[in-house]
Amino acid sequence: MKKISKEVYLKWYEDMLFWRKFEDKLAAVYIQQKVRGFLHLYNGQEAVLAGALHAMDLSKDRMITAYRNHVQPIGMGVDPRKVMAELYGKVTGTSKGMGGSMHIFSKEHRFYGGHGIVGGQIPLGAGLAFADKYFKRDAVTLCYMGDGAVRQGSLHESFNLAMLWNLPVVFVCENNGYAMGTSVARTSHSTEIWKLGLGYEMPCGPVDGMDPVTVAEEMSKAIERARSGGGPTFLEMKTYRYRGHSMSDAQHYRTKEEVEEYKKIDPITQVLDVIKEKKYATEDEIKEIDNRVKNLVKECEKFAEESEYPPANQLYDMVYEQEDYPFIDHKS
Ligand SMILES: Cc1ncc(C[n+]2csc(CCOP(=O)(O)OP(=O)(O)O)c2C)c(N)n1
Ligand SMILES: [Mg+2]
Repeated sequence: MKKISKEVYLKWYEDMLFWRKFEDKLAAVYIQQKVRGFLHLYNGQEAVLAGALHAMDLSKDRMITAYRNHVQPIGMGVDPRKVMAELYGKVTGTSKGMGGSMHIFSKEHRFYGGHGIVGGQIPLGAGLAFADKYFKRDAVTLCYMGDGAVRQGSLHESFNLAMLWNLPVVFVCENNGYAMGTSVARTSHSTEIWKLGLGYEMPCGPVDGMDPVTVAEEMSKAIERARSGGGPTFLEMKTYRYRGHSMSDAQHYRTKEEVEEYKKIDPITQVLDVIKEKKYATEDEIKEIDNRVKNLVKECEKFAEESEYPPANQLYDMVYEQEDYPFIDHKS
């Protein structure tokens, strides 16, 4: 595994803080109805992404996830201004404003969404890995899903085929405790989700998803296994989301005390504590990072605000079209 140096800690702090503040801004503009539809925030789960990015080879590896998907593409190199513009429905967005919150994509950065059907992305992730194996490309796919997706047939079918075909894929369950308002314990006989891998003889295990170091270590082993022809791995990241499922969630299913308990092990605070303890940065340098983050969030907001909505005839793009269709002159 690449060393976890002072620079890595500082990058983790800046990245995770930016993702958190970027989404805090989204929550604020959502209330002003500038962003419409659903809005599922990653707030609390950032270590799962920070650790994974450290373990990946960003020049070739791929990622696919569900609808809690705003910050992963940013981590993989997509311009955050374009991500915010997509959420605003503007033409400068990653999908020209046609995708919105649940469907951020960037083929160029090997980020494949962005899927609203629970568990729908799991076979797609296995398929990406199948293509890499078929075309003998040296890439690994990270395929994420929530705890609510693991009882879907699509996971079990994909696990079986991924093992059968020895695919270069890492399946990652981000267990944040709840599927909308339903706790894992209400729907699962065994709450140790990682054990689902055992039935397929897939290497598997639980991971502290609030600590980017542990995530990076376990993810590196899994990615290395996949890259060297050792096949799939299933990791259960034990994590937590502080905010509601989406923006309209009264959160009657949990207590404020529970949320506060998890905030004590917040990944950003954990990383900042190490930075301070090991004197990786002075108070002034930390303030500088905080300011950079604040300014970049502002820049994203300004870009999204000032961008145009797509022209109406864009509605006919990116869908099936028949060039000689006689009834609508939609390109004029
Ligand atoms: C096939 C399907 N069934 C139901 C839903 C409605 N639904 C949307 S999100 C969600 C909960 C999923 O929870 P989880 O997988 O734990 O992801 P999290 O929101 O916690 O990230 C449900 C049931 C859906 N989108 N798709
Ligand atoms: Mg969940």
